[in-house]
Amino acid sequence: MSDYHPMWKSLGLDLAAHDAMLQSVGQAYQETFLSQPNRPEGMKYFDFVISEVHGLRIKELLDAKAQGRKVIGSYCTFVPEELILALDGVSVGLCTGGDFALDLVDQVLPRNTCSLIKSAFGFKLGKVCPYIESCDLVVGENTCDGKKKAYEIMRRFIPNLHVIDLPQVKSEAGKGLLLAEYKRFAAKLEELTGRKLELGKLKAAIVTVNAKRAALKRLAALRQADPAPISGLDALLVSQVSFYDDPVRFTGAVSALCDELEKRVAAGQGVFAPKRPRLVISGCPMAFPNWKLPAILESSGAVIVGEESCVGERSTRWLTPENGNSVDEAIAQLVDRYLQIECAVFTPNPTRIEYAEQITRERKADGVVHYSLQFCQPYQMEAGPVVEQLEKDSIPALRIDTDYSREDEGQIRTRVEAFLERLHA
Ligand code: BJ8
Repeated sequence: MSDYHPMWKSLGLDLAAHDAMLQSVGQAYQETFLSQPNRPEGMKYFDFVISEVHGLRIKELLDAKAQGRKVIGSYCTFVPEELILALDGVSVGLCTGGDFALDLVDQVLPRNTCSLIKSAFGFKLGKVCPYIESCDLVVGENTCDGKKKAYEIMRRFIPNLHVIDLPQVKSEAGKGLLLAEYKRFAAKLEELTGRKLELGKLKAAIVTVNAKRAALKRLAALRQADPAPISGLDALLVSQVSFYDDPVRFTGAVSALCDELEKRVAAGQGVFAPKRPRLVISGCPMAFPNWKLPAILESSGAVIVGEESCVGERSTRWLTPENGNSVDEAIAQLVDRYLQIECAVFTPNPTRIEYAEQITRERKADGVVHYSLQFCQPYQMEAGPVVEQLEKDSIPALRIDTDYSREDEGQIRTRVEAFLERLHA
C-alpha cells in the first residue's frame, strides 16, 4: 500500500489526528462490514474504495486539479452535480457522519447543534479531511436554520464558500427562487472554471448523473426480494460511496453488483435467512461514516430493505429529462427534478410520508424506523406526524432520536429488540 503521508501533509492535515481517525474508522469498518455473512462479491469494489477513500481517490482529485479541473465539495443533495460535471468539475460530498474535534467545534457552535453540522465543522477544524482541503469551492445551502447560520460561521474557516439559497415552499415562487439560484451557481462555476456552460455538455452531465441514479434505483428495487440479496448496511455503504466516487466508474460497479444480485434473487439466495423482520429507515441522512443505527438494527435480527433518506432513495428516485433544447430549459428541468426532493425543511411536506409508505409496501417491509438526529428540528418535528400516520395505516413504526456518540447504543438496542418482538407477535 502506498504511503500517502506526504500528500496529506501537503494538504495541511494534522497527520497524527488523521492517522488516529483512519485507524478508528478502519476498525469500525472491519467490525461492521467485513464481519457480515454472505456478502456479494460485488462489494469488494466498495471495500476497495473505502480502503483508499483518503488515498487513491484524493490522489485522483489532485491529479484532476493538476490538469486544470476544479474540485467542488457539497453537503446536500440539493446541490446539482450536473452543473459541476458540465463545467468539467469534480463533485464530492463532504464527510458529515462522525464526531471529530468536538472540543474545537464546541468553541464555535452551540452545543445543541445536530451532529451532522458539528461533524462538518469537526472535519475542517480538526484538519482531518483531505476532501475539504482539496476543494476549490465548497457549496452550502440554506436548508434548515442550523445549516443556514452555521455557513455564516463556516465562512471564517472556508473563504471559498458559495451558499445556494433554497425555497421553503414548493410553490411557483419557490421554483423561481431555485431557478435563479441554480443560474447563479452556474455563473459561479463558470467564473471558477473559466468555461462556458454549453447545452451539449450539460445534457451529457444529466445523462451521466441519471445513469448513476438509475443504477441505484435498480439496486433498491432488488431489495424487494425475500431473502434480501444485500444487507442494509452494504446498501447504505453503496449510497455513501456514491457521493465520493467517479460517477461513471461508480455506475459500472453498481451495475455489476446488481447483475450479481439478480442471480442471487433468481436462486433464492440472500444475505440472511428468509422471513427475517424487514425494515425501512426514514429520516435524516446517514453520511459516511455513520453506521450506528443500521448496525444495531441488523445485528438485532432485522434486515433493512429501504431508506427514505438523502443518503438513500430520496436523492435518487427522481431522474431529469434529457431533452432540453437550450441551457435555460435544461436548468429549468433540473429545478423541476430537484424540487421534488422531500426534505423536511419544506412546508408542508406530505409526499415524504407517502413515499415512506410506498417503499414499505413495495419492499414488503414489516415496519419503519424513523431516525432523527437530536437537535434536528425539521426531522424531529416531522417524526411525530410521520410515525402517527404510519401507525394509522397499519405500519408499525419506531421513533429513534440519537446522535453520533456511542453512549445510547444499549438503550437503542433494547428499544429495537422490543420493536422486533412486536413485529413478530
Ligand atoms: S435535502 S435532508 S441533505 S438538508 S440533520 S443539518 S436538516 S438539523 S441534512 Fe439534509 Fe439537504 Fe434536506 Fe437532504 Fe439540518 Fe437536520 Fe442537521 Fe440536516
